[in-house]
Amino acid sequence: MKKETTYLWWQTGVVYQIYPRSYQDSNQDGLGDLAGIIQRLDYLSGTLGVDAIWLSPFYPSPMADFGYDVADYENVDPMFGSLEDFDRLVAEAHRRNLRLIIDFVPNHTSDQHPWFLESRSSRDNPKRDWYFWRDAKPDGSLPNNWLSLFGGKAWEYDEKTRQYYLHIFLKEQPDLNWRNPEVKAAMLGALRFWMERGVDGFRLDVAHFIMKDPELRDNPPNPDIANAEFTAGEYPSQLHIHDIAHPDVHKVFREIRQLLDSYSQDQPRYSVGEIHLFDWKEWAKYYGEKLDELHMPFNFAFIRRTPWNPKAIRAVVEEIEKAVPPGAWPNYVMGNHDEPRLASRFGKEQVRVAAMLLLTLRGTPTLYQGDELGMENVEIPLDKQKDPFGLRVPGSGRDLCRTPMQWTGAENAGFSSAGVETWLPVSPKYKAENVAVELQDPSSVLNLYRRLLALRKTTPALNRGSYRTTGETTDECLSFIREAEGRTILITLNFTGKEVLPHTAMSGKGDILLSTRLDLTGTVSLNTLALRPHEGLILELEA
Ligand code: TEU
Repeated sequence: MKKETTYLWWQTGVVYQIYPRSYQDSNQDGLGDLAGIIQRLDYLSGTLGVDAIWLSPFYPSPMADFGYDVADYENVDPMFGSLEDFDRLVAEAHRRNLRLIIDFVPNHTSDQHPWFLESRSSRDNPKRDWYFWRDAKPDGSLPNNWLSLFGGKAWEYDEKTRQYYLHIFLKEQPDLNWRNPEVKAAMLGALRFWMERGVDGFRLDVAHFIMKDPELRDNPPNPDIANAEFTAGEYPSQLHIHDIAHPDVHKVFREIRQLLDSYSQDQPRYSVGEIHLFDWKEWAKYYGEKLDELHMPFNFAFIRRTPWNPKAIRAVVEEIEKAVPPGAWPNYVMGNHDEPRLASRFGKEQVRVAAMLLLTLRGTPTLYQGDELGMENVEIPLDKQKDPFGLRVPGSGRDLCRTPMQWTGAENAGFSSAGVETWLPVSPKYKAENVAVELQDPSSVLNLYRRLLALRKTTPALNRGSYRTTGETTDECLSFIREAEGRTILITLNFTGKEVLPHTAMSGKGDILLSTRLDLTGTVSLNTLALRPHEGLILELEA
């Protein structure tokens, strides 16, 4: 008899990213907090129906990069609450069967972290080597040619000890030296700390950045700037082969995985790495040769690489299907706290097709708060912009996707009370686009997400089944089949504003499980099936 495969929560489930600063303000200071998130857990697990939440950083931080500059890995910033609030959040999430993933920032600390304060205090401080300190070259130039991803050079001069320190991000974010065993031990200690408090997993920030060339050699120039991943500023002018992703990183990930596994007997823990790589062979290495590294490297194909058309999407999905090693699990992401909103990238009318695609592909989907409302980018006037990246490198601003969550049509959208000044302005569209209004509208984007999530949860073919493309992929349509336990589901998507025939190459009849317009049910003949403008359909094929 065939052995039954068991699937873990992070495989069959759907993850929802929360940017805590912008989710729910419980104490009316214009900033979201952990107590606010607790108030919204019923929305997440009940109304919306996701399986896990991932929180962007809530650690003590001077907030130079809004929490991605951590000053203490084992605490909560008072702005977000306390460790007691965190414990309550874990308990309340688990009571609702929601898993909790937290962000972990291994590549750099805040320049206010006590480790860095010690490290910079003198050349012979025991923590000197926890960071990268180097002399200027004999000619007085910088230690090497590395650049900061957030603009400018990656080296900052320290008057007191007359050396430079390395910062791949802001100068307020000095890079940690993971080759120093004490650094590794301290960071693994922090992972233990949170697992002992009950977290189900970690999202590792710029995970592959933690290992650099041991000799810190210069990066060569990039001969193909137009195809660089980051296109703004000076950063794309180099090939980043020495400043990130040294192969030794795999060894560290194996150690991290062993640690997570040692805590997984009763509670399977999970790790996902923020790894912007698009050479899928290289990318797949992060699962580990023996599937012994990260549970998954995030797949950002839909964020930077794939034009929004059916042929390109089909090609990339098939590449991913091939690249994911046997036994490993795929995943897809469309938005997060660093990226323009889906509606602004794919078009307002295509957000429904995007939602259906993301929630019907094989592999774990990660959603970003507010996308379930169909939110567009929010333009922030220059004097109100906060993101240091956008302020340093024009065109890179990330405030546009970090505005407060829109709960109701009341002033401040139910995020903060009326009269409070929120840290970023609320979208001017909040009166029409908010949870309360969209719940009342049977054909809203929010109700589409709810239906998709419910269908995915109850349909093994969708949450664990096989994938294959079917029929003709045209410039207009993409169709694919998901299959499990004898049930066959056809998904067919129209990427245009015209009515089209999807040419699915399927015959017989199909029962409509869902239309992106939320208005169709019944049985259709697959030979004559037509899709309305911007429509996607999920059909169950009659056996
Ligand atoms: O992001 C890495 C990063 O630099 C990119 O995601 C970049 O911000 C984005 O592509 C620009 O559009 C991570 C975090 O997600 C980000 O918020 C932090 O600022 C950064 O690391 C530093 O910790």
